[in-house]
This record gives sequence, C-alpha cells and structure tokens, in this order.
Amino acid sequence: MVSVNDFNGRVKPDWCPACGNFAQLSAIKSVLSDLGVESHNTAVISGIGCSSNLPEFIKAYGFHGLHGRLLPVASAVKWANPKLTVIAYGGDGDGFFEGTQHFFHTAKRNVDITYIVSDNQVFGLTTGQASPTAEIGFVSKSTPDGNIERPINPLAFALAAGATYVARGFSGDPKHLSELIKGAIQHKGFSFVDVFSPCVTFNKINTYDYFRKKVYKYEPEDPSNYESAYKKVLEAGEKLPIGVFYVSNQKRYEEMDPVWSAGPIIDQAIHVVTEEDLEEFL
Ligand SMILES: Cc1ncc(C[n+]2csc(CCOP(=O)(O)OP(=O)(O)O)c2C)c(N)n1
Ligand code: SF4
Repeated sequence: MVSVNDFNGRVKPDWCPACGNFAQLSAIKSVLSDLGVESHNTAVISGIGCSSNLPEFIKAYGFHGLHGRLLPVASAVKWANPKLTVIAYGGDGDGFFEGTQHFFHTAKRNVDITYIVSDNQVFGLTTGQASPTAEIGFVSKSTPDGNIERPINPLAFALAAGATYVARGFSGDPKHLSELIKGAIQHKGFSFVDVFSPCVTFNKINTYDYFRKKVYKYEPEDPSNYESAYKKVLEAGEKLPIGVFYVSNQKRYEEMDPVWSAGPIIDQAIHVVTEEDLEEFL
C-alpha cells in the first residue's frame, strides 16, 4: 500500500499562502499514491521558478534544473530508466518562453513523460513580469503600460507539436485536476496538462474568482478526434473549457529508436572506458 504521506518531502513548501501550486502538489501526491506508484519509482524534474521548486517538496527522485531545460532532462531520465514514472513540472515562463523549443520537440517525439505546467500568466519568482500567456493589457513590472503581445495558447501549441494527451485543469478544482493528472500519468506517451493556477501575489487579474466564473468542464465525445480537439482548444473569451481535449495512441520514441534494441541503460552492464577504447575511438 502506498499512502499520500509517503510522498511528503523534508522541506515544507515556501509558496505564498493560497498559491495555486499547492493544489497541484497535493494532486500529484494523491494520484501517485492512488496508482500505487512508490516514491522510489518516481522522478520529478523541474526548471526554475516558484513552481519549479516543487521537487524539494515531494519525496521522490528529483532534479531542479536550469530555466526552461526540464524536458531534455526528464526525457533522459525516462530513457535511462523506463521503470520510473517521470513528471516534469514548471511554470508558463519556464515552459513557453525559455523552454519553448524543448516543449515542441519532446511532444513531437512522444516521450513517455507527463508535463504539468503551473500556468499563472506571470513570472512569479522574479516578482511579476508578463509571461507568454499574459493577457493583452496585463500591467506588470515589465509591461507598465499594459502587455501589447497576444498570449500564446499552450494547448494549441501542444496539439500542433504532436502531444498525445492534452488537458487543462484549474487549481481551484483539485478533484477534477487530480483526474486529469491521473489520466496523464497512465497515458503511454507525452502527456501535457496546463493548469490555470492563480499567482495570488503578482497577478491580481487572473484570480480564483476570475477562473471560477469562466471555467466549465468539457468531455469530448471522441477524444481521438484531432480536428475537434483543435477547434475546442481555440475557444476563448467569456467561457474557458477544462478537461481532457485529446488522447491518441502513437508509438513512443523509445519504442522506435534502434538504440533501444540493447535495452535501457539501467539494464546494461557498466563498461569502464579504457585507454585502448579511447585510442580506437580516436
Ligand atoms: C536562462 C534564464 N533566464 C532568466 C532567468 C530568470 N528567471 C528565473 S525564474 C524566471 C521566471 C519564472 O516564471 P515561471 O516559469 O512562469 O514560474 P513561476 O515563478 O511563475 O512559477 C525567470 C525569468 C533564469 N533563471 N534563467
Ligand atoms: S509569487 Fe505567485 S507563483 Fe510564486 S509562490 Fe507566490 S503566489 Fe505562488
């Protein structure tokens, strides 16, 4: 039996009280325990940001990497030891600004990891600059006259790149969020969950109340229908759908790469490189 408390980290979260990240941390811990995944079979990989501090707060293998560089690390961890459940977790700045190209290519490769983005539409850790998902007109330290750039749509981006599980949740609805994360972890392939996650300190626009008025639950008739998923994720304005938009079973990178014929690194004998090896190589 695995319990939620098995995932309690030694460090208590230092996020601001009521930060949306708390609901995601609880959801991840409860889903892992529900699925019977043990902490020593879990790896949580992050970049830099308030959200990216999460590996400190969960008992599992963890890697707190460079800003935006979490996905190559998460891919490598999965490829080295496919027995691990690998969760990449970070902010919208981390994932859709500094890490954009990694997001695109990891989705395209269909690496079997789960990527959860705490999308608070602001750079939290650096005390409030507009992020790639900030709305037009958003006033922040970097946009004192209001943001003039159009926000990106992370779900459309994920679908365009080839993600095979695409969902969006809300930190204010932890039960629903847990269902989405559970589906993502169970999915075989690249699963992406974008989470509306209020930053209560630096974003006074996209608050819990703002999202409570806007979000509604969506369940597609046929989650494998790419065209209808694409149409749905473009829905914006007064109402915003949350739920699983798209699920598709495609071959994973690790099933296709011939290098895998020898099995994952963890199952291979350790070979110490000798001087002769080096000479031959040179
Ligand atoms: C390459 C690089 N550029 C910029 C920074 C500075 N920096 C640290 S965190 C951060 C933004 C964090 O925002 P986000 O990823 O949305 O996470 P949040 O803090 O909101 O959870 C930035 C710009 C950095 N550490 N490395
Ligand atoms: S600054 Fe914002 S994102 Fe960072 S811990 Fe506080 S509420 Fe959360």
